[in-house]
Amino acid sequence: MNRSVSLIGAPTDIGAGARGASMGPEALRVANIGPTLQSHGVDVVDRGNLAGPANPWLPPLEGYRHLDEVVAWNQVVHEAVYAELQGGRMPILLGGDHCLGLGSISAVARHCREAGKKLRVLWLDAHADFNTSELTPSGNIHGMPVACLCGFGPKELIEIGGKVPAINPKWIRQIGIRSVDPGEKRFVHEQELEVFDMRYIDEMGMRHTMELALATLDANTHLHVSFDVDFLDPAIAPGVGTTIPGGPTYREAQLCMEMIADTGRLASLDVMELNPALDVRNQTALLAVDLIESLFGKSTLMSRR
Ligand code: EXY
Ligand code: MN
Ligand code: MN
Ligand code: MN
Repeated sequence: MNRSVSLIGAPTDIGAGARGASMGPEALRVANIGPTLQSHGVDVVDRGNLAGPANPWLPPLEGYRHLDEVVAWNQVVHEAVYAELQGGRMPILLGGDHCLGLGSISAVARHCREAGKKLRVLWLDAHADFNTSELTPSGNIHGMPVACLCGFGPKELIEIGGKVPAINPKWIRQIGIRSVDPGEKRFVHEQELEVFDMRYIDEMGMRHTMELALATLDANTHLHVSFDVDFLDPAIAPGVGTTIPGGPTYREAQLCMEMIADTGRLASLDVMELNPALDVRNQTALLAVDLIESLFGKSTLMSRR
């Protein structure tokens, strides 16, 4: 695994339905994300924050809120993530709301195309983020990035990576899902997304879930993790705009991260939707950093590493 990491802050809530995710990057820094990774022998460079348009906080227009601003933010994210990958470093995108997963993952996909690598995307989230302008109940584009990556969305957004679709739905594994809108659900089935929802995790356990989600990775696979912090149970992670009860517990989330670390294939990461305005004493940011440590191999006593 590449142990040279670049932190990229994307301070915006442009795609969200609540304000405050724009403060996510700073809360992760206050929770010591950089020094904590350094303590595990990771070479960390903090690139600071990207700049983009302000949030005008307007109602949706033709099924999208703030489409022009979302496009502008995703373009700068795309270029920043792509530049780090081309420079041989692992990008960690500090969100920001999850609409930016489009810019980040389209950059990863472009890099993989050019480098002849296979791509696997783990989407850790309470939500499927598979809405379109016809299906969305809100117009909030943070509910749409997976659909956009698969080629379903406005032209300006789906073309950001230079190829449409940016990724094949077969490359994605969604984990922790427990809130999907009715039309979105039909579309998830139609496109045959591989979803390990909370019912599956309850019945089969996190270990079996992750074994399947991580199956068939090989030495030529680039593993991208898009970690929406609302994946976690709100009892331990209240600092997000769209809390959904019934998420993974602390240990389930740790096991998820530890099993990803064990593959040695993690090559890029998004940490999204952290909303410090809704957090309590930065506990959600601290938990996110604790989990990211596990992604980088912080081991428990029984670990084989
Ligand atoms: N499915 C709902 C919508 O599209 O409005 C909620 C989406 C929330 C998305 C969060 C960030 O993952
Ligand atoms: Mn999300
Ligand atoms: Mn979510
Ligand atoms: Mn840990």
